[in-house]
Order: sequence, then structure tokens, then C-alpha cells
Amino acid sequence: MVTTPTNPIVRKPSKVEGLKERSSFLREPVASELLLDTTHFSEDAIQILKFHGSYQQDNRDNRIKGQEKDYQFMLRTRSPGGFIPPQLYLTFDRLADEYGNQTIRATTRQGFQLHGVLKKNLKAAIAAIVRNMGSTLGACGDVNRNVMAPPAPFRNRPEYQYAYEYANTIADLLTPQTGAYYEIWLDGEKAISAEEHPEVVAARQRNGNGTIVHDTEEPLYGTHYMPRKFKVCVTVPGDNSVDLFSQDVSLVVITNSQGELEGFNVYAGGGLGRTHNKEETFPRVADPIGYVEKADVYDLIKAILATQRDYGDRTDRRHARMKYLIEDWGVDKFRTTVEQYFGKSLQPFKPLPEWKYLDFLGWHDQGDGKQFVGISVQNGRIKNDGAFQLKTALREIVQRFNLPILLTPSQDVILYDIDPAQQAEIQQILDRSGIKRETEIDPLERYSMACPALPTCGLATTESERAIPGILERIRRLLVSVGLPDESFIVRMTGCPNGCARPYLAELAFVGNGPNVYQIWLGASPNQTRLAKLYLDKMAIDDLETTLEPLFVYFRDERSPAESFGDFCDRLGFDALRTFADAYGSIAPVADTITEAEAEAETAAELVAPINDLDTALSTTGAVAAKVRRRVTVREDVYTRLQAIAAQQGKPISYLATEAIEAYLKTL
Ligand code: SRM
Ligand code: SF4
Repeated sequence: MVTTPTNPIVRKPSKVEGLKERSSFLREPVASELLLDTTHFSEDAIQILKFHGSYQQDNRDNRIKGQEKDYQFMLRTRSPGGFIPPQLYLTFDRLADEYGNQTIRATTRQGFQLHGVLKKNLKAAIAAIVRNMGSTLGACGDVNRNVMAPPAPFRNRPEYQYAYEYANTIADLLTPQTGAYYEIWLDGEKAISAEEHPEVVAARQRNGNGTIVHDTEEPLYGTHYMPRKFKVCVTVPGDNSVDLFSQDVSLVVITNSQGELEGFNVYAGGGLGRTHNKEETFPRVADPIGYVEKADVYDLIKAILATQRDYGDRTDRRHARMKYLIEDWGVDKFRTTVEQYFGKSLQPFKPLPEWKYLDFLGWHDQGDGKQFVGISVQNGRIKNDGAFQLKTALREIVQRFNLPILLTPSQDVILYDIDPAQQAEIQQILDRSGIKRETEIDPLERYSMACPALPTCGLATTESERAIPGILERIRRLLVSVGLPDESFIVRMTGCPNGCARPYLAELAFVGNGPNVYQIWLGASPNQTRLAKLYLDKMAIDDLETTLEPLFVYFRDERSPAESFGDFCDRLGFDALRTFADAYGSIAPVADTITEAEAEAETAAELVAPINDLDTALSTTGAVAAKVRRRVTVREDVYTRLQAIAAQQGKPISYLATEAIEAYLKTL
């Protein structure tokens, strides 16, 4: 039996704890304020509204001093394993046009978000989602969040089926039980949802050793719910599509030689959120905790939940995630406490193969005669934009073929259960809608992620989703100019340090640190098993080329064969990277002003046009950059032609430019 937790230093619980306590299990003040003819909720109601899957936001592009904010709401789904049935997809498509900002956004946790919903339309939007097999309950707030699983619908690989199945049953087990959701949004009408698995129902009622809070509407959470959000994923050995090291709890299915489920390896204590200039906040990778038989998995999840529920920090929300409990206690004390709630010992962790990062894009056999196709969605934003008609195309395909969707942890979508006879027609719709195949996309884009940031996110300090396309183009140009035209690595970007696009597990990450200023994080492994480290605290986005060029040149010259950029940065260490970058800069500082060489070049020929700007800057000596380096700037159209020819001939642009200038100089 677990004793009541004692905390030697008694500190005041945070304000949100009081709000949860007074909310009457998530009813108030949301229920009352929803009835008011207002554009927005009070600060107190906003906190409770989150548990219902909605955030109050305002369009930050429309802020005008002295005027009321342009209030609007974001709605997020709870969709375990990323499953979106066709009927729900079509509902989202309609709601985005009717109440939202005409876009649907696939999130980094396999959910969908609608942005731009007005308060007066919230109830109709949530009710429509629930009536069409969806839910937003518990998509935000201090509860278990959307449970992730690899999005591949392989029918002939039982481990994938188990991961998906348990993501769903664990999501059911940990769903808030309060009646508030249906009372408020559906006038008490109970959702038409699939029957819960009997084992889940039994597990929710089984007391264990103090896992249950008695006589409340919430047997697992109690009146105060969790101290903070709680994130779970279930995956299969080797498949790290879910970024398992970033989760509070990660389960890995273990099967026997017949492919039957035996149990789960358990990791705990991952989490990425941090705050600038607060050293006590940090990203953390999950630790292996042990192995559990399949029959005990729900009791173990309850035991971990109860440990964090009862011992997690409820006084300081910046220190309230389970990663801090594990960090402060150490893994052994954490495991021992979990075992007390669990009532038995965890078994030793089973050996696992190496992890791989997978995105499942393109066409694949499901293993049952059907096919699935993964479609890349830049930053998860499903929209129509000129010749690019992704939203229309997905609606047409889902309508015509009644296909279900799986959302991926990398903000992409997978259509599945496709009859091979339909493949050509579906591909033709995608082609005519301007949707590129995964092989036609620059891998920098394919493997990148950015969070929404401005204009909807209230915590953003700078741009992310809207900035990343241009930034990836600049990185590609830089790679071409230093002679690495085919290089690629994982780039992630966020508008603040909270880590929504999991930047601390990227090989190169931009983390917003003020308007147009980013921290640079480097050195995570390409399979997301090692954290990146902070390389630079403030980089003005205009300095991207000057910051990254030395790193790319060093990488080009000193990498081991087939070494990735993240592994290279980690192996060399930041002292070496900084020393090289400093020396590189002092040999040939890149200046905004015209250098001697540029002044000469300017007078030399029309080929080298008057200075444009750093975005189109061209290093003339990429191949020998560490020795002699001068910068010449050319017109955008000349640059584009050079770039195309360089790509055709497989030569660095700088090499071609030098040759052209040399040839011209000879004619003088
Ligand atoms: Fe997040 C808060 C968007 C995944 C860590 N996140 C927010 C809010 C709600 C801003 C706010 O609190 O006002 C953002 C809404 C922006 C908008 O306009 O839509 C937001 N987070 C997102 C999404 C949509 C990003 C995306 O590009 O897809 C992701 C929604 C996932 C979902 O479907 O549930 C999203 N957020 C994440 C992840 C990644 C993950 O879960 O795998 C993380 C890092 C992992 C982690 O939790 O440790 C993450 N979001 C945060 C945090 C920092 C939490 C912390 O422990 O410190 C906040 C701020 C907070 O909770 O106080 C936050
Ligand atoms: Fe907003 Fe920051 Fe999350 Fe980006 S990382 S969505 S800016 S909270």
C-alpha cells in the first residue's frame, strides 16, 4: 500500500490547481460563460476549457493597440494512433470552411487542429466532431494527451496492430470520465462511440495499491487531475516514428517468434518543454524502466500515472512534468515507487534493435492485398493555395473512395485500405492538385517540422510555420554553394522554447528567442535517440548563412564516411565547431558592406551585379573556403541559372561562378 505523499517543504499549490478543484469536474466556469454573448472566456474558464480540447487564442496579425483582440479558438482532436475515419475527415473539411480559417492542421502528436473558430460557433463545431466519430476531450489540459503509435497500417505485421490497439485502449483507460463534456457540448447526449474493451473497464475500476481515487467522478485522476500534461506512446521495436524518447511514457510491444504479444518494454521520463534563461527547465530523454507482461500493462500505466499524480510538483507548473520527478528522484526511486502502486516488481528490460526514424510516405503494400499512401504535408497544414489544392484533393479522394486516414507524428497524412485498382486514379488526383510525391520533395523539407507559432499561438516569440519554407530554401542554397548539393538532415523549428515540433531531437533546430531571432541547437542523432545541445543563444535570422556556412564547410571537410550532420556535430563537440567557425569568420568576415573583392567585381562585368542582399549572397570559393574566402553577390536571376546548371553538372555553384568570372577576366 502506498502511503500519502509527504512533502517536507509545504508550498502553495499553483492557481490552476484551485481552478480544477472548483470546476466541478471540468464544468465551470466554462458551462456558464459559454451561455454569455461574449467573444471570449475569462482567464479562469480558459484553463478549464483546455481539458475540453480547445484553446482561446487571438489572431496576432490583427492586434491593434487599444482595440479588443481578434479572439478565436483552436480545437484539437483526441485521435489515438492518428486514426481519422472518412466521415470525421469530411466533417473537419466542412468545419474548416464553415467556422475555421479554411485550413486543417495535422499536429506532431497525430491530431487535427482547427484554428479560427469563434466562441459563438464552438458548441456547434465540437458537437459536429463528436457526432461524427471524433472527440476533443482531453486533447489539451492536465490529463493524458493523444496517445501515439506508428501510423503504418501493416496488416501482416502483428506488432504494428498491437501498437495501434494498445494506443487506443490506453487512451480509453485514461480518458476523463466526467460527464461535463457531453453536458456542455451535446446537451447531455452521450457520444456514439465504440464500446470500450472489457479489460479497460475492469482496469479502471481495479484499485491496485492506491491507484484509484475513491468516490469521485474521476477514479484515476481525482479532483485535481494531473499536475501537468501527460504523454504516452506505444511503438514497435526499431520504429521511432513516434519520437519515443520525448514522451512521459513509451511502451514497446514485445512479441514471440509466432508474432504473439507477450508484453511491453517501458520507458519513462521524456519531455521537451523548457523556458529561456531558466536552467532548471530542460529537455530530457526517457529512461528504460523495465518490462511488463501484457496482462499487467494497464495496472502498470495506472501505477505510473498515480506516481506522477501523487508526487508530481503541483506548486510550480514549470517543474510539474514527470521528467522532473524522475530527474529529481533518480530512476531507481521512481521505479520503486511505481512498483509499490503496481504491487509487484518490473522485470528487466528486453534487448531491442536499433531505432530508425520512419515517415511511411509514398505507396506501400499493407500486406492484405490493399495499399496505403503517405502524403507529405508541409508543417501539417492542409490547405488550398493557388495551384496547390491539397484540401480539395483530400476531400475528393475521401469522398469518392471512402478512405480512412492516419495522421503521422511528422505532421503528414496516410490514406489507407486502398484497392490497388484505385491507385492510379488517386495518384492522378494528387498529381493534378499540385501535390508532390515524396521523391520530388527536397528531403530537407520532407523531414522537417515547424510548429504553428504566429499568428495563432499566444506563446510564440517569432515565426515558425510561416518562416520555415524560406529557411529551408536558404539552407539548401548554402549546402549547394559549399559543395554539398545532395546533403540532407533533420531540421525542426519552433517559435518559442516549448518544443512543440520536438526541436531538441533534430540535427539542426531553430528555437524562437525573440522577433526574428532564434537559438541554434545542434547534434541530435538522425534517429532521434540523442538530444541536441544549444550551440548559439541568439541568431538573427539574417545571419543564417554566416552562422551555418562554417559548420557546413567543416562538416564537408571533416566528416567520416556517411556520417550525418547531427552525428558529426556531436562527435566533434561544440568547442571544435566554435573554434572552426571563429577562425573561418576571421579569415574572411562576411560583411553586409561591399568588400574589396566585391567592389572590384562590381566594376568587372554585368555578370556580377550590384549588391542585392544576403539572401542571395554567393560564396565564390566554396571548395577552398577555409583558406581564402571572398563574397560576391549576384542578381537573383543569375543565381537561379547558376544553381540550375550547378545541379545539372553536379558541381558547386561557387566553382562555376569562379570559372565564369575567370573566363571573363581573361578577355579583358
Ligand atoms: Fe505544444 C503549448 C501546439 C505538440 C510542448 N502547444 C502549446 C500551445 C497550445 C500554446 C499555448 O499553450 O497557448 C500551442 C498551440 C499553437 C497553435 O496555434 O495551434 C501548441 N503542440 C502544439 C502542436 C499543434 C504543434 C504542431 O506543430 O503540431 C502540437 C499538438 C499535439 C497534439 O495533437 O496534441 C504540440 N507540444 C507538443 C509537443 C510534441 C509532442 O507532444 O510530441 C511538445 C513537446 C513535448 C513535451 O510535451 O514535452 C509540446 N506545448 C508544449 C509546451 C511545453 C510543455 C512543457 O512541459 O513545458 C507548451 C506550453 C505549456 O504547456 O505550458 C505547449
Ligand atoms: Fe507555440 Fe511555442 Fe508551441 Fe510553437 S513551440 S506552437 S510557439 S508554444
